[in-house]
Amino acid sequence: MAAPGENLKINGARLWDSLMEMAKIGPGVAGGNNRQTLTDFDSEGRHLFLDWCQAAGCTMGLDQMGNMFARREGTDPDALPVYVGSHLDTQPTGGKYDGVLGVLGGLEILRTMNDLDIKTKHPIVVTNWTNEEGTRFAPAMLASGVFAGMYDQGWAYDRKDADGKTFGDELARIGWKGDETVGDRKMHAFFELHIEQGPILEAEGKQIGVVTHGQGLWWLEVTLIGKDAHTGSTPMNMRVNAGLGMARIIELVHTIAMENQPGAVGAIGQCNVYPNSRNVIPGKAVFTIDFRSPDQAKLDRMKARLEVEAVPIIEALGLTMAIEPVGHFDPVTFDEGCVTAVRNAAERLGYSHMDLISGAGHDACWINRVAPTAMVMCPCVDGLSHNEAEEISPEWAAAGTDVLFHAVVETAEIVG
Ligand code: HGY
Ligand code: MN
Ligand code: MN
Repeated sequence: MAAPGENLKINGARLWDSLMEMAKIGPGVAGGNNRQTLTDFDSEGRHLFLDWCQAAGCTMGLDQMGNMFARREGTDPDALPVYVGSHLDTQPTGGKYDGVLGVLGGLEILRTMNDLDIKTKHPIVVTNWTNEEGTRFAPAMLASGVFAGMYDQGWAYDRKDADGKTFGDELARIGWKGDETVGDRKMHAFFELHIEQGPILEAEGKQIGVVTHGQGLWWLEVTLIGKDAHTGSTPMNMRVNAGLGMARIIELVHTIAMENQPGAVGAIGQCNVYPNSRNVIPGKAVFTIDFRSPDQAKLDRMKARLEVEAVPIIEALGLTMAIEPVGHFDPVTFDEGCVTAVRNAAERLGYSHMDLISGAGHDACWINRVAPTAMVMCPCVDGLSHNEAEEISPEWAAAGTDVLFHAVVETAEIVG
């Protein structure tokens, strides 16, 4: 397959302008973004992306989970398209680049192809996957998971946010519920560009991460039930304190992760005590454990150990406990052919690169189950992400998108 000319590069300034324009939608309070899925800000960002794709000559498809598919025709309309994309939704205190770089990097490829009048045999489709973050509606990567056949669509529609609103109702409310059956689309390949969200590339001085694998994940929602009581007048030996139980399990999660080094992480990101009043001993605590490892056996051992060792902790406090898995995917091995296309592109373009295991989950982790898939990563400052201070350089953004451009266009087979 012909590769794009070695000097062919995207328009980095235009990409950066688009990133900054999108960042104006759903601003955070500290320079980042709060464009959570299925909010009005999400809808506004979708409209901007739609406008840009139409201006680039694309047609836009929309499926019943709100996944967006901007299609640039190939010379063979029957050839399976090469898909490229990520997500536009953000964490509540998210950065400007997590997910967005992968969607707008895909758009930049189409814009550059238009500039250079590049034709490919396979169509190319830029994708925005709904609810990658899983922060408002668990689990993460929900819509790409339905697309890959991992979740039932009705179950996904019933997922509730903290206010009791359902995914299905909110998708309809913002007007982005399409007609296409989710998962009907077949792909020649899928590529995703994403910031690393970790410190390795920057520390190693590498411009590109060639992602060979992705960590697996368990999200376990724990509910502890004790008894609300007065913090002043209740003797210590009469308390049934769900908040104390949560604290001890948070410590247990950390201990399990530390005792499974290297290659394991564990934390609680979301935790709530009820009634959350200054002078009431919490009678209820609800929190989500996030365990991850690239090693399947280790990941499952951590989950099993938590489920066993949490019991005596809870019993000693007189609490009752329920543990519900609310998110899970096994460690991922990406497609060797697509990974090689990424590595060769970085090589051809002269960008420093290294193989990498993705610490974070991505839509590519699910799409890898239904199509040959690979990821390209660029560094981020101090490895920081899921923080409004998330930052990358225009050079890193351009280098990652250049590599994505070459891998995508080469896989889509240049014509003429
Ligand atoms: O949780 C994750 O790894 C992703 O950022 N949603
Ligand atoms: Mn992401
Ligand atoms: Mn994220």
